[in-house]
Amino acid sequence: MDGKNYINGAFVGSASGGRFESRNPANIDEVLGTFPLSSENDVNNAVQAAQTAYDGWRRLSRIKRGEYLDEFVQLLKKDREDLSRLVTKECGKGIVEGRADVTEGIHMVQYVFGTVRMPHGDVIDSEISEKDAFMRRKPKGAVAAITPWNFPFAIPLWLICPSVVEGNTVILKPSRETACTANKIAEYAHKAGFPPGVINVVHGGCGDLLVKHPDTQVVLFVGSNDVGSEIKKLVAGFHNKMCACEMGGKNALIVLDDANMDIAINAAIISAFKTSGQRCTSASRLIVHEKVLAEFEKRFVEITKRIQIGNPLDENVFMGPVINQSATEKIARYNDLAKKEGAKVLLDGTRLTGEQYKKGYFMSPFVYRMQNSPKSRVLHEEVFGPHVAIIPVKNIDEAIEVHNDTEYGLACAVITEDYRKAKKIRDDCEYGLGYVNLPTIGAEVHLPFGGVKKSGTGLPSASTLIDVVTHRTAWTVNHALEIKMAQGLTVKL
Ligand code: UN1
Repeated sequence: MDGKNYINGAFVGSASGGRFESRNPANIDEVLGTFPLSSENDVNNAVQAAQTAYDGWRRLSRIKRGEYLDEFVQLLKKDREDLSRLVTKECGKGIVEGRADVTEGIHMVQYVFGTVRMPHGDVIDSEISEKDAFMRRKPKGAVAAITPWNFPFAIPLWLICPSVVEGNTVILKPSRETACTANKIAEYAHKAGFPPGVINVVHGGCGDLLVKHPDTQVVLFVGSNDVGSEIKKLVAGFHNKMCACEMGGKNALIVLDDANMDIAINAAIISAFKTSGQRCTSASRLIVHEKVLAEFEKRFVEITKRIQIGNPLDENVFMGPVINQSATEKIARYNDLAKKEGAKVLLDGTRLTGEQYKKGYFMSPFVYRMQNSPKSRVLHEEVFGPHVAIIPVKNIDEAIEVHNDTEYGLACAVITEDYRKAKKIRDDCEYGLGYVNLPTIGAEVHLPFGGVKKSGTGLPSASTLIDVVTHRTAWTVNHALEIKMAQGLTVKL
């Protein structure tokens, strides 16, 4: 793919002249596309286009804006399989997950389109019966959306759709690893006929320029805590700008002593190894009651050993490669660190070699048992790979204590047959996404998605992004022929 930026309704190159490549992590010889390394000038053009389009776009009715999303989703649905294969090739997750990513993105467009004929504000009583008061939402302007590689289709659509339906315009800056998928999103938006400038895409190393641009009103970010923290600092320097950041997790699945073991094992495998452990919602900590520890450990390790790793386009493969060389190095570093910190290694994870693996970034699962300790780095830092600890606990109180012993707070799951214990987890664990008898992954788009503590800014995205991309205004109308004031402020002239 000869990738371009998409600015003001046109696919354009960059005067910077610099290009970068997106390669297939399962076969690093395969270049999927090249893209411009955007300059400050490109970012200025994109923001200018978004600002110019904003005035006309916000004046359309919300229902009319939604109809563009309807057109968009009809086109996406027709090419669902091609898009899924591209996602899988570009980010390496198994084809079942490539399809799930595209399906999740399609669901977001459908969900947002479905809201446009629904009530969209509040009618609020006044103390004066001749007054009507309303809460009405207003868009904010140009929204910068900075997205990660692990959900290259769904996450851009999580952020774009609620923004544009509310009357904002968007500049998307996708991850360099998955620039082809972002280019496709632009192509489909173009075909759907969005007016020029409503959706723009700029590639390559220019996220900070978008954040610092005085005319972007909102910054939406999904990625690491390090980058999110920098964005929060930059945004604090502007009076007119806000940001909503999703910033990873150190998620846990809790297996209590009364757990249904089939469910526990299934949930643990999905939580730890789907997307090769590279979801914000992946569980890298399995907190297991000591009464069921031996059985859990035995069955979990046995099944993990049978996990098929390989070409992610093969329908039977469960785990594809990790995203790039530096991911393999980071995961290997944490595997070594676990050993140094005293982990009991149950399954050693390594970079896979041999004919089938030699061209990709394939890593096998690393599973260990370790007592929780405040000193351990591996039990507290996000690894983002197939690296999982089994942490024994004596009772539910200790499980909760261990669960909360992290700076993050995104996803939490408990496996239990006892609804009273589930309620205790619900009330006492710190998380944004909680599950009972389910894995930590797989949130649906019509729910809020966001974490507490280091995982987020307290402004969840997906369905609740509307609160970030709109300003809630109070609008009060007097129907009387005189002015009657609340709070006893009426003046008789
Ligand atoms: C992410 O990894 O950043 O809940 C998003 C889930 C998916 C979204 C993950 N629906 O696992």
